[in-house]
Amino acid sequence: MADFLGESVKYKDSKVVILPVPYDGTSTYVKGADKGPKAIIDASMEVERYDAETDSNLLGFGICTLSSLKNAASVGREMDLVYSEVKKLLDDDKFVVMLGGEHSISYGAVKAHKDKFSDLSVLQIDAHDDLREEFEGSKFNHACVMSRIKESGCKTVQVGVRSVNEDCPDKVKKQENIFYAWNMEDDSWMDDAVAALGDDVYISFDLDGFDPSIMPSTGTPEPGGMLWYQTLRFLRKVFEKKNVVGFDVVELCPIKGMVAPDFMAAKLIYKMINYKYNLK
Ligand SMILES: [Mn+2]
Repeated sequence: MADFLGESVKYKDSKVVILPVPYDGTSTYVKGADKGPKAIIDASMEVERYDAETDSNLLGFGICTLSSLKNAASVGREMDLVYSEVKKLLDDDKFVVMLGGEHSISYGAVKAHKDKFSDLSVLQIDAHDDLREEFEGSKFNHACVMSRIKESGCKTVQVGVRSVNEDCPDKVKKQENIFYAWNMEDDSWMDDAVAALGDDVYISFDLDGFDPSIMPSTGTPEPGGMLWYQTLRFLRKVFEKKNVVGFDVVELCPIKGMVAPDFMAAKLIYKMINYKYNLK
């Protein structure tokens, strides 16, 4: 596989590591999230490394693209693989950017971050609550990832939700800090969402949080999602006010011949790295 932004420094010299996890074991609607990491990295070749908004250039900055994590035989085993790999990277003091792959993988990465940052909060951007207890025979299914993350003791803030699972709507109703998409017409929710997070924040970005008009390439598209500048305004606030310690971007399910969503995913990651390191 190529390197994110077309350049990779040696691991020992890197600040940020890109970890591709092409896993798609439990998706239920459209398959293809295993093709996401490669599509993001290929599209990233076309991103200008100079960012006018932050007046900075990521060329030579210190990003190392790792080889893809291999697929395990079961989703439970895959979690263990993600967990031990991310833990190793955090022990080496790397800032980990994980590329999915389906959303289930976030649990392994969150667990590893929680070991290092005991007060970790998780910001999830997603169309779905992902709060089922178990789905299709597995508690590690992508539809359960936020239940697992909550069990691990992390505070959570969920943004952009507009599809609530039918198995446990009462459980979802009781949750604090879900920012529903239908209440996000203006930006007034943003400060409340930021304030609900602790100091150390892990961001799990399911691309179906975006509106399908700009992000059709996901396995479970839902109408009424977030738009590009709204999302960037929000993320910028989060990076300004909090210590973001890692993030993932998951669920890109590329559509053949349609490059704009792949490019958008690459640009989102690039923006988030710039917000982490280059805000003045
Ligand atoms: Mn999700």
